[in-house]
Amino acid sequence: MSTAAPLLIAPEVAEAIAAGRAVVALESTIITHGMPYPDNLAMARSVEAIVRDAGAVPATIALVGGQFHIGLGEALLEAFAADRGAAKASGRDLAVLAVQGATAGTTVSATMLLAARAGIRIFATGGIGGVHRGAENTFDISADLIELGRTPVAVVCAGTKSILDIPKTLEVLETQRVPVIAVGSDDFPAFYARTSGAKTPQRLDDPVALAAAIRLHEQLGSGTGLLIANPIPQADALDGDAIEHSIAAAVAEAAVHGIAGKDVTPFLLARITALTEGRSLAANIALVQNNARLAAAIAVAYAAQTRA
Ligand code: PSU
Ligand code: MN
Repeated sequence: MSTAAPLLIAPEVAEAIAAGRAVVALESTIITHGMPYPDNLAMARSVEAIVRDAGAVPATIALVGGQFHIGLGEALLEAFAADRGAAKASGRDLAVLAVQGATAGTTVSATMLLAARAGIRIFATGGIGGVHRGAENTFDISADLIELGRTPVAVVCAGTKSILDIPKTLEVLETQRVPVIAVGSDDFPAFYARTSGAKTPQRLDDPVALAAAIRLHEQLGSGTGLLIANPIPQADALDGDAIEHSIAAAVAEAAVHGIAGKDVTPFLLARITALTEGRSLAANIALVQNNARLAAAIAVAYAAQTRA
C-alpha cells in the first residue's frame, strides 16, 4: 500500500508476521468497556499467556495516546487497563481519535481493520456486536458485522450475547457473505450459554480444518472475514433462563434512559455484570480464554499450511 498507516507494531509481533509465524490479534474494548478493573487486566494477561503457551504470539491492539499499537508491552497493558477514561473506538473513530491524541479500546470492527493492515489474519475475542433487539425501530446494527463483510480476518468468538437479536444477526452475516462456523456444535452459541436456539449455518470441529477453510476463503479472493463461534465450556456456562432475566432488565433500562449509539453496548455490559453480581464476569473471562486457546491453535495450523 502506498499510503501505509502509521502502526506501532511490537518487535516480537513484527518478527512473527515477517517470518510467517502464528500471531493472534486481541481486541481492547473488552478491556476498557467490557470488564471492571482489575479483572480486565488479569483477563488480558491470562489471554496473552494462553496464546503464548499454544505457540503463537499475542497482539493486543489498542489506541494509546493517539498511536495505533499492534501488541502492547506489559507496562502499557497495565496502564491501559487502569485507564477508566479511555474512549471506545469503532473502525470509523480511529482516525479522528488518533488526531486528538486519544487513548481508546478498539472494538471488533476497529481491531479487524488494524489487524488486517498489520497482516494478521486470526483474531480472538469474547463476543461480537450485532443486530440489537428492536433494530427495526432503532437501526442499531453494529459496525462489527459490516467490517466482517469487508475485511479478511477470522474472528473467534463465543457467539453473541442475547442482548442482541441473534436470528437477525445471522441474517446480516449471510447477506454480508460471511461464513459463520460453529465449533463442535450444531447450534450457534449465545455467549454465556452453549446454544442460542438457532442452528449454526456451518460447522467445523478441528483447528486444522478451520485454518484450511480460512486459507481457501482467502485464496478465493472472498474479501470478507469469517466468524468462528466457539461455545463456552460446559463447566463455565450459565443457566440461559437465569441470565435472560438480567439481560431483559438491562435492555429495558437502556430504553428508559434513552441510551443510544455507541453507548448502548457498554451500558448493557455494565448493567448485566451488576445485575448478575459478577457471575457473568467469571463466565466471560472463561470464554475469552477458551477462544484464545482455539484461535492460537488455528493460527499455528494456518502458519504451517501457509509455509507448506
Ligand atoms: N459484546 C460483549 N463484550 C464486549 C463487546 C461486545 O459481550 O466487550 C464490545 C466488543 O468490543 C464489540 C463492541 O466489538 O462491544 C461492539 O460495540 P457496538 O455494539 O457499539 O458495535
Ligand atoms: Mn450500535
